[in-house]
Amino acid sequence: MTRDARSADRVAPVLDGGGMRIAVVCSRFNDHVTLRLLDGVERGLARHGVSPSDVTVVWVPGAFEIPLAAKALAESPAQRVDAVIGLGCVIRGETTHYESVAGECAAGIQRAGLDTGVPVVFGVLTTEDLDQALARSEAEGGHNVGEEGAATAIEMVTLLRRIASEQLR
Ligand code: INI
Repeated sequence: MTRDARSADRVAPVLDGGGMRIAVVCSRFNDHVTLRLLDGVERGLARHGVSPSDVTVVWVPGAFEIPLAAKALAESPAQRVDAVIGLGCVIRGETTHYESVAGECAAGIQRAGLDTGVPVVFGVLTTEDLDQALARSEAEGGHNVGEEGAATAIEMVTLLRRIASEQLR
């Protein structure tokens, strides 16, 4: 059996986001790209049954600020969110401190999820140039990392609930 045949046999996750509460942290820096990612998130969440009234969007100045806002949302008893999706765009050609902004953002998002136990999704584009960023934030039917982030959030919430309830078989 080839590798491809085996991966084709894998069970696709059932994505049912009905009743889930999702927060999105969106960066204003490069908002000509992050607004496109936000469209993708909203499309993806709606496709998988998340009600728009259960989606909260907050804005931060740049990708560097995503982790703190994500952590605050994830641990807020007032918000009671099931997952957080961070959206940003860091373009290597346009910043000399690309490595710091992109690296700290990624590490902070990972830490926010591990520290709170709430899935925090990395919906941050780190690209060489604007063209690559636009190609990963396309309109409906195209490639959009925000749309993928919506599916990831729902899959992780579902998985953590299954693990907590011991219904793994
Ligand atoms: N923030 C981004 O989201 N993307 C970038 O490409 C970027 N650049 O180019 O520097 C960027 N910088 C701002 C940073 O995220 C913080 O907002 C700022 O340093 C204040 O803490």
